[in-house]
Amino acid sequence: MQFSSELIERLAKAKSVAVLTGAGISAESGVPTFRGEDGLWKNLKPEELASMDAFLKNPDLVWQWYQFRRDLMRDITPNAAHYVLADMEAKVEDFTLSTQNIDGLHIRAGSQHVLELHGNISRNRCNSCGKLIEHSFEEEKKAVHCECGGFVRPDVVWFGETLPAKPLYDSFAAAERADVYLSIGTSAVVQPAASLPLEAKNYNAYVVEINLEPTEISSLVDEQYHGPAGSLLPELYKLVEEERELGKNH
Ligand code: BV8
Ligand code: ZN
Repeated sequence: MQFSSELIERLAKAKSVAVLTGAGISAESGVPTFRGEDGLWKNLKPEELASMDAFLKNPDLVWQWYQFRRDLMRDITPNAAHYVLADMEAKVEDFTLSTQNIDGLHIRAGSQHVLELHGNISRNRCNSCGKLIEHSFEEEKKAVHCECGGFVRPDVVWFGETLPAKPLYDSFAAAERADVYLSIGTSAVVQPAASLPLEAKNYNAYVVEINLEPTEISSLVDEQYHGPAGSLLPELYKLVEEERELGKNH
């Protein structure tokens, strides 16, 4: 892929970089996306499963869907794109990674500070008293109860639920001070996360989208690259590192 010298130089010089990732960055690790042809939602609407209404209406069905997804995620490993972002975090002065993903792959790739906007599927909490419950209930096919009598649910954000306040606040603050903002592997459909790249643009960041296909924000960003993040990101990062080395020797 031909990356612009503008992008390479900006990333090499950037003091502050912020990144938003979506399901697309985990696709090459084997995690199905939401809206692609092999997507999880293909014959269901998100609200029919990932919402409180759906859960209260049919706790066993929603619980089984999450158990199915946890099983899918048991053998996945981070891919090259996750590792690039972990490396960037260590090298860029002010680096912020916000993810919509609940698969925990950024943490497993070594990213130290991951803002998990939609929670993490490996954690469970009580739907009533809110207590975090360490037990994985791996064998449980039916919805289980907390001691307080409430249902145990995955510690993820459902449609219609508010996002965790601090990760959301920190994500917007990072977008507003970023020199460069990268939107990677997201269809930019789900709010409020999808507003982050546009917030960065409003605050004069150089906004770049890396995604398999055009999205809702493609016409609004400074540059867009279409292709798999697992190869585009390492390719871009190699050029940025070379530029940074050049800069050091001048
Ligand atoms: C809130 C956790 C309000 C759970 C998720 C109408 C009705 C109801 C609600 C709304 C409505 N209109 C707007 C809303 C708000 C709603 C929303 O935005 N709905 C959308 C559908 C319109 N948002 C909410 O409900 C949020 N809460 O607004 O609360 C409120 C306000 C105040 C007070 C009280 C309440 C909560 C949203 C969070 C929902 N939870 N996940 C779970 O996973 O089970 S969202 C879910 O979608 C995932 O987190 C996922 O990450 C996220 C976004 O999808 P993407 O990550 O972008 O994934 P997608 O498949 O869409 O795209 C992947 C992209 O990657 C594709 O473009 C593909 O081309 C690309 N790709 C594929 N392979 C690759 C690749 N790219 C690069 N490389 C590859 N190899
Ligand atoms: Zn409880």
